[in-house]
Amino acid sequence: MQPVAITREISPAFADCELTHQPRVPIDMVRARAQHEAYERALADAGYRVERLKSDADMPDAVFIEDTAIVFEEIAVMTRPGAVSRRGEVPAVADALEAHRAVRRIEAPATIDGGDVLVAGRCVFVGLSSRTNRDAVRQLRSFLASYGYTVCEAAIEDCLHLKSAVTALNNDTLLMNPRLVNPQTFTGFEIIEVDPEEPMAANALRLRDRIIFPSAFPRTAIRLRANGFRVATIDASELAKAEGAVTCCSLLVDATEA
Ligand code: CIR
Repeated sequence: MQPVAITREISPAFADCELTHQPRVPIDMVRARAQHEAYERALADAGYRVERLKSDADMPDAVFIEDTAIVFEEIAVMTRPGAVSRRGEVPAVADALEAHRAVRRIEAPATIDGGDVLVAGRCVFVGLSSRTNRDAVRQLRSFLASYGYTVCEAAIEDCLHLKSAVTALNNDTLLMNPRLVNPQTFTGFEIIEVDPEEPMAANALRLRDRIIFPSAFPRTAIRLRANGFRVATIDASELAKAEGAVTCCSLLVDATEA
C-alpha cells in the first residue's frame, strides 16, 4: 500500500510565526510556498501520496505539522504543543490521522512538540525543551508501553527541538550535532556528525529509500553520501527563517492501517 505524507499549507499569517533562537527577518511568501511545493514534490517522487491540509490566518506555524502529532506503526499521539499559539493546529490533524491510526491525546499539564520526539526502531527519545516537559514523557511512555518501545529523555542545549540536534537516518544511524545534545544519550547507535561549519544540519528527513536534506548544508550532504545514503536536496531557506527544517513539514504515515 502507498505510504502517505500529510502536509499543511503555509498560513497567510506565516510572518507572525513563533521564534525562539532567531531574529525575525522578512519572509518571501511566494518563495516560501514554492519551496514547500518542491518539498511536497520530493515526497511524491519518493512514492508518498501527499495529503495537504488547509491552514488559516489564526495558525501562523501550521506548516510545521510535525509538531502536532507523533505517528507510530500502531497509534498516532496528538501533542499538546508547548507554544499556546500552536494548540489550535491539532484538531484538524487529528481528524486526518483518524483515517490511518487509533489516536491518543497528550493532556494538560503535559506539553510536547513532535519536533522533540525522535523514533529509531523501538527507541523513542524525547527532548526536554522549552516546548516539552516530563509529564509528556510519562504520558507518551504509558501510551507506548504495550507496544515494546523504550522511551528515554534527552537534554538539549541552544536549540529549539531535539530534532534540531539529532535525527535518525535509519534505525541504527543518527545524524547529530554533538554540541547541541550529548552523544552518550544514544549509546549503541552509529553516529554521523554534521560538518562543524553547518551547526544546523542535523535535521534530515528519512524516507524509505532516501534522505531529504536542505541544500544549505552541502558539506554534511557529502558526509551522508560518503556513508552510502541517497540524498535528495531541497531549498528550505524561507522555512528556515521561521526556525523550521525538513522533518517538521510532514507527518509520514506508513502503510499499516488502523
Ligand atoms: C515554532 O517555533 O514552533 C515554529 N516557528 C518552528 C517549528 C519547527 N518545528 C520543528 O522543527 N519540528
